[in-house]
Amino acid sequence: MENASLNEAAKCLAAAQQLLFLSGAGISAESGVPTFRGKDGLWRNYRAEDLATPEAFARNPALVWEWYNWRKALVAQCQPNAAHFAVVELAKLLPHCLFVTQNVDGLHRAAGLDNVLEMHGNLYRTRCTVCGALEEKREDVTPEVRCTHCGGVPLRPDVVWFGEAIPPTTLKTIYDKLSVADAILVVGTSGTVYPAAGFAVEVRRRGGTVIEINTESPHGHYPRDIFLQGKAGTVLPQLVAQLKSQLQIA
Ligand code: BV8
Repeated sequence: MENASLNEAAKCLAAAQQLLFLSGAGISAESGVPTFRGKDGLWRNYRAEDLATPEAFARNPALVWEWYNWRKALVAQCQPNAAHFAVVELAKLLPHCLFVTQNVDGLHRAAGLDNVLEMHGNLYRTRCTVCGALEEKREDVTPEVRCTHCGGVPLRPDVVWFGEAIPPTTLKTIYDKLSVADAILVVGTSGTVYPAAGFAVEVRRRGGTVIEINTESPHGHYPRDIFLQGKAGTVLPQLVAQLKSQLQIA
């Protein structure tokens, strides 16, 4: 990793009064979780946009649950990687940073980042379509599994599907931070899904700095001031080390 950009990014983070962190599927790639738009982003030739919608669930809840059960089983075998643990270190060094993830794999929490905002929900939580009750369910679910609170069916994954709104309180927390953020650190996202893809644009519009970590070279989705090309599992620990020396912490 070129030291100048790493140093510049660490200086920016150290000087920032208000920060936002946003991760996408790329931060979990080294844990073995398939990304959405990478070559392994397919399941039986379906794409996320085909199945992660209320219409798909209404049309064929069994197929949608098959996909989620497959993902739950796959992710259950995955461990947080060095990137997730580096973010836990960042949280200790940057108490004024709001940590947001688009991922539903729960790996930030598994690494110990307790206060991460899972803006698209979580694979292992179900929501009753009748009474709205939330339940942790690590086992397979089918449309016949009844809600333990009201006995209703079907349960759905407690995730935000395409065409569904991000929970308003979540969005308010994020936009409140965006309205004062001096910088945003974006890690492992293709910047194709909104409203998350708009966060960096908003920070830049207000004159803030956009720092991005990605394996792929920048593409047009949004501006970035400092681009750290590489794997999150390699670059984030390096950034933490630089930040510690900027903050004169051993
Ligand atoms: C909404 C949960 C409105 C489900 C997901 C403009 C404004 C508002 C909305 C829209 C808009 N334009 C279009 C829309 C509609 C839509 C949208 O954005 N569509 C896209 C396809 C164009 N947005 C919505 O529908 C959103 N809702 O806006 O509602 C509304 C308001 C009021 C009332 C009603 C409605 C909701 C979107 C949420 C969708 N749910 N997930 C599930 O997972 O099952 S999105 C899904 O994609 C995941 O959460 C995932 O995280 C997310 C984004 O993908 P990425 O994380 O970026 O992953 P990707 O594979 O694309 O990229 C990986 C990146 O990592 C790559 O760049 C790669 O280079 C990099 N990488 C790989 N390996 C590494 C790495 N980087 C570093 N290290 C590595 N090792």
